[in-house]
Amino acid sequence: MQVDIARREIALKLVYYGPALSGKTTNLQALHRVLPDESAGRLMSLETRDDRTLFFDLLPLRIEAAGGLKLKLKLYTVPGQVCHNATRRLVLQAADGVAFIADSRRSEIASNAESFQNLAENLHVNGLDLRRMPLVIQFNKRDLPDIRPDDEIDELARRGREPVFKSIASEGKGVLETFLGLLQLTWNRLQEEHHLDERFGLDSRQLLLRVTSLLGLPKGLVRDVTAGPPGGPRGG
Ligand SMILES: Nc1nc2c(ncn2[C@@H]2O[C@H](COP(=O)(O)OP(=O)(O)OP(=O)(O)O)[C@@H](O)[C@H]2O)c(=O)[nH]1
Ligand SMILES: [Mg+2]
Repeated sequence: MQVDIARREIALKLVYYGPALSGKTTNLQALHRVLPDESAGRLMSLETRDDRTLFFDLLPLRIEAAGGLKLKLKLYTVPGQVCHNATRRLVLQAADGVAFIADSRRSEIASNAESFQNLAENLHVNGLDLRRMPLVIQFNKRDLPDIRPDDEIDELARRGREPVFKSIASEGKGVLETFLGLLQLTWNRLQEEHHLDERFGLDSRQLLLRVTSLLGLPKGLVRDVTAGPPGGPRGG
């Protein structure tokens, strides 16, 4: 996080992580489509081949919240293919929050788990701690056959501490909810550490309501994602 008190500016880095082809780039594309032009900048996709990200994508967002507070968000995706680990590490540097995009298909359980493990390792290498990192999990591709059923995902959500979202990113479903959940969780964490509420006079729920209304989104999208106790089990 970068805070510029004088200019009332906060810059946050949010990273979309997950196995290859789980839909990370698709999430950013969907956000770019629905967010108003005055908030969302250009979606930069650096080097892609056949749908695969070779470097990263970046979607910059600029949101003017309460009392002249400017939020600058940088949304990144990592390349999911196993061979691009060095790039994933680089992109994760100084991340303020992570959205883990899992593929809902039964066939992808092992690659989701492997990618999650890889996330933990790469955070560690960057001096970050998975248990302290604001993290939301998205189970994407809910439209495909042979996915893990809703009740199984709900059970994982109950057992874990991370907020879980179900989505069909290719249809834009669940994408905003995931993003807003991540933003709220990230704000909550930074608030604890840096007392942002005192400095800027708004709590995370107020921030979210501001952001949704500025972005022209329905209020109902905001779900309170205050995290449970740390260190709970997580789903594969
Ligand atoms: N059926 C279905 N397809 C999806 C969904 N989300 C993404 N896809 C498709 O899955 C493929 C991979 O999506 P990407 O967003 O490029 O995946 P990625 O996670 O960025 O992949 P890497 O860059 O290789 O890490 C594309 O063909 C998408 O259109 C979904 O919810 N349902
Ligand atoms: Mg990609």
